Amino acid sequence: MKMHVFKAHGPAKAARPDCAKPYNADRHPVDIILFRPPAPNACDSPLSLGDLRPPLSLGFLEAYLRDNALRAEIIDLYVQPPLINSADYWIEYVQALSPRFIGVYVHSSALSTAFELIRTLKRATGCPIVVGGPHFSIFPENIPEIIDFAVCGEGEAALYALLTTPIDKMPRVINGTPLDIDMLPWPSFDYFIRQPYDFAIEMFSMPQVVLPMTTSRGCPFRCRFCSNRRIFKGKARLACAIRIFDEMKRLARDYGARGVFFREDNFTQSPARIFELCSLLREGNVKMDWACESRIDTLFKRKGLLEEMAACGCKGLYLGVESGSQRVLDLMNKNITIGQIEDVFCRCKKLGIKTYASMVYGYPGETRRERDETDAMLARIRPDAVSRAVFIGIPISDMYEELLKSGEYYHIDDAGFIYPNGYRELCAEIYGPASNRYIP
Ligand code: B12
Ligand code: SF4
Repeated sequence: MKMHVFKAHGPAKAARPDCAKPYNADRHPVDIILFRPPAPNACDSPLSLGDLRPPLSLGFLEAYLRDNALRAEIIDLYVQPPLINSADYWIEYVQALSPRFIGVYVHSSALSTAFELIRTLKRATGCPIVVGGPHFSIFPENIPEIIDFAVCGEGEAALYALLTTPIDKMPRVINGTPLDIDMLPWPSFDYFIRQPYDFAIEMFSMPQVVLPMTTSRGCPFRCRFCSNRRIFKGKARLACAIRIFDEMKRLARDYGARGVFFREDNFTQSPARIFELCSLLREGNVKMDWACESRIDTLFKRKGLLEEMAACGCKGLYLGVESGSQRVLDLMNKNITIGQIEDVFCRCKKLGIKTYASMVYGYPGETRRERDETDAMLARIRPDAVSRAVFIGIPISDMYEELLKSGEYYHIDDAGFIYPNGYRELCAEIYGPASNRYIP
């Protein structure tokens, strides 16, 4: 059946970043409760799930709705007791607030707990369910009956449309519209700051309170293992330096933040923006520490960038290094070289910036010798922290499609992750016998 797809537009007036606006509580007690589902059991997931940070996606949605006189409430079950112990509590909670909608963030790695939550709340309350997030942005054609509406892609304008249009006039699948990122209000931390997240970054020696920020949407690169372009279609968009600077100061003033972790695909994708932010921090005498996710090539190519970042508070870099074999990096279409990796890690050591290297083993086509090259490179560059993941195909990346076509896999799970041939054996080697990850 062909899906009826609808493009949503935000309200006619431009959204202003004004987080202090009060709710119109009399007219709309609660329009929507936005849930992040509970964490799956570690033994039900092939991926690592331990990094407990606030879901900024829900924060952006709540702030945008609030800015437009609608009221959303966030509940993050990822950091609460398992649903099985607390379902009655949350059912009563929803019944007491009596929202018009229940919204659920759906990430592929927590698909099973998302369904458990949706079934539990729908049966008990009958409230219409709207889902959004990476999973259904990727699989809009597989939305189960129990779900009333699904938003694909960016959710602000789509959710606004859903909450302000008669329900029978809305299609089931709503395509999000990317809005001007500088007009979006930043997430509030009033709810997040009271939850048991990790508010420090030990690997970068950054004590609490470190708060996360996301200052861009989309990525212009096309690494073959990554699904980003399926979620954020179109060009990458970046918030401007002055807005980032103002927001950092607000997080320090309102929530006692001593540092910020820029959690996004590539915070340094525009070096000009980073130079400008550094000047603002220097001129404003703002002494906050910060860390970010970045790409090796940007840091390598732009002269003086790393040095300026170190001088203006950058304490840690989270880097997608992936492999120590040039051939494997090229297969991944990673667009970086071993020489660039070594140069960046060496300069970080000199500048006192701590490093985290994210590595992938078992990319299709990789040989045993190339894995040894990865270990040898890690011994040379000596990151302060390393994650070693065994490759699985994430829907829907280029490599995922290639595996589907070639048939060189032995399992696809309910969330759509593909397990290439040899995965099980490599997990035993890389994760060791004590690992409790899901290995089909
Ligand atoms: C920061 C980040 C993390 C952080 C924090 C995540 C968190 N607490 O939210 C950490 C490091 C913990 C993390 C971990 C993982 N992550 Co991650 N992460 C990201 C990253 C870089 C940014 C997320 C973000 O804030 N985006 C900005 C917001 C605004 O966008 P958004 O989240 O998509 O939300 C918008 C829409 O989706 C929509 N929306 C979202 N929820 C809802 C709900 C409703 C009701 C509606 C209507 C709309 C809606 O509206 C939002 C606003 O426009 C994304 C890549 C990316 N650029 O998004 C990957 C990404 C989400 N992660 C991914 C993966 C695979 C993982 C890991 C599994 C990696 C691993 N360990 O192996 C783990 C699993 C974690 C988990 N608990 O599920 C994949 C998800 C793929 C998928 N199919 O689900 C992504 C897309 C990266 C990629 N390109 O593959 N991640
Ligand atoms: S892995 Fe990072 S740099 Fe590569 S396409 Fe995905 S988000 Fe972009």
